[in-house]
Order: sequence, then structure tokens, then C-alpha cells
Amino acid sequence: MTTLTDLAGWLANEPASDDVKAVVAVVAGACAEISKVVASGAILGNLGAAGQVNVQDEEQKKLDIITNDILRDALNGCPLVAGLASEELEVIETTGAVGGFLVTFDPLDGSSNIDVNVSVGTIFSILPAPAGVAPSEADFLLPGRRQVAAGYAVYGPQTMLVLTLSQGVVAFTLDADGAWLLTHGQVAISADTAEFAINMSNQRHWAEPVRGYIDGCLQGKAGPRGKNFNMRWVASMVADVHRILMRGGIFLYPWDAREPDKPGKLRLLYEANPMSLIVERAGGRSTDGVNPILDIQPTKLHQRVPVVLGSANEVALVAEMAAR
Ligand code: AHM
Ligand code: MG
Repeated sequence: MTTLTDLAGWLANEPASDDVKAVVAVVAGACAEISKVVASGAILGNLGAAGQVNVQDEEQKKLDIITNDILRDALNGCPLVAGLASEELEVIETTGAVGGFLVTFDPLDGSSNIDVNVSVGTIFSILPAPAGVAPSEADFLLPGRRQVAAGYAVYGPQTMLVLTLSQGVVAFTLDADGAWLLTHGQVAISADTAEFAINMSNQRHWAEPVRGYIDGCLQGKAGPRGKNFNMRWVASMVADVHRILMRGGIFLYPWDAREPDKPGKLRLLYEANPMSLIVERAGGRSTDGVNPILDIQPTKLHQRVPVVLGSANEVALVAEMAAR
């Protein structure tokens, strides 16, 4: 059997700064710990609802809180992290450190899938912290292009960690001893695809460009696209995006008329920005329908955004239809 490079070995040759690498290693360690807790499920009595809602008015699962605490404790113990923001926390938290980095995260994405043993994940983003002062909320509101690293862990049949630091996208698989081993040295998203991921039950609420795009896919070979499309929807963004990184595809969580004042379901800082950086670095595209997601200037911590990402040519077509 060939020996696989572990995370530390890979980081040693990555051109990013040692400080960024150290923060990535801390997050990776927390994800390995989360993987164990998630895998233990009912054995540790961790499934089910926590009996409270988060800042977005969503019911929290016990594991949302447990995983949030694991990441929060790990980051608080890292002197290179000045502040953190989580989908599960109402406000930012400072650690007492100054300078270094800010970390935003969704500790357990897809948590509606936990109780039915379907893949869930952790998504994170690392941003530069202001120098010389403790960070405030405004310091977190940086466009996605300012991210110095982003990644996610997917807790599926295998636990995997997907990372981008200074360039490219790589993926590690967690072994039985808790080591992250490099299994995918260079991840690239195919430019074309015949597979889309969207929650079809919202079809009646979509705006015209998305309706028109999906209609074209559904008409198959006889329709305007001239080919048959397949549909996949895990309802865990990490799992849907992971599939796209492994074999191409397009993922859409568009604006819809159910809550006309909300620009989408997914959050810019915890979900859309890190996933968009990963997708672009793997050769794919990402848009809110009008602009590249990575160019959006955030105005609020828990800001939501419509998301269309994946295979470049397919995402370009949706953007073109939206511009018509
Ligand atoms: P969460 O962060 O509270 O789990 O919500 C985000 C999830 C995404 O992972 C997924 O793409 C989407 O919500 C699923 O939404 P739906 O319930 O419409 O299928
Ligand atoms: Mg989420």
C-alpha cells in the first residue's frame, strides 16, 4: 500500500503563511472531533432537537450546539484567532487575541439530516483580522475574495476535509486513527454537466430565470438543451457541493417568493462565500444570479444570498438567463 501524505505534510509545502496553516490545522482538528460526535449519534444521546431556536429563528438540534461549542473552544484556544462568528451565534465573539485571523463557520450544515443519518458537514472561512485592535462586527463584513482560506468537512460514508488556501483545492480523508490523509491532490470541476441540484418543491415560488432554466433541463433531449438531465438533492449543502466537486453539476438555492424580503436561504459568510471560493478555485463558477458571490460586499453578519454554483458553463447560462 502506498503511504499517503497527511495534512501536516501537505501544509508544509503549501505557499500560504505559517499562521494561516496553523489556524487551518486547528479547524481540521475540531472537525475530526466533530466527526466522532456525529458518528456516535444516538449512542451518546446527541440526536434530536435542543428545544430552542437560533438567531435565524431555526430550530436548533442538540448537535448544532455541541458542534458549535467544539469549534468555538478550539478557536478560543488558538492565539492566532482574534474573533469568530457562527451561524448558531447571534453576535460575533472575540477571543482576547489581537491581529491574526477571524473565522466564520456553519458548525453543522444540513442539520435537518442528522436524525435520519444522511451526510452533514462543517463549513468554514478564514479572514484577515484588523491589526492592533479587537475585532468588531464590521471587521467580519469582507467580500469573499478577501478569504485567506476556506474549507468544509463532510461527515458521510467517509469523513473528508476539502481545503483551499493559496491556490487549488485538495481533499483529505479521515483514517481510523484520526489522521487526515491526502486522497484527492487536485480537485477540478468539469465545465459541463447534465446534473442539477435544487429543491424542486419550491418550483412554484421561483423567479422566471430559474424557472426557465430548470424547465429547459426537464425537457431533456427534445428541449432547448438537447440533452437529458438528472436531478440530485441531498439537502445538505456540503454534500451537494461535494458531489459537484467530485463529478460536476450545478447547485441552486435561489431567491423565492415564500419570503419575498429574504434574498435566499443560505448565508453569505458561513456558507456561500467559503463554498464559492472552493468552487472557483476548482475551476467552477458561483453567482447570486447577477454578480459573482465573491464580489459581494456584506452588509450584515447573518446576511442571506441566492446561490448558483458549480460547473462553469451551466452557471454562466443561468447568469445569462437572469440578465435577459
Ligand atoms: P442549515 O445550515 O440550517 O442546515 O440550512 C442550510 C441547508 C443547506 O445545507 C441546504 O442546501 C438547504 O438548507 C436545504 O434546504 P431545504 O430545506 O429547502 O431542502
Ligand atoms: Mg448551513
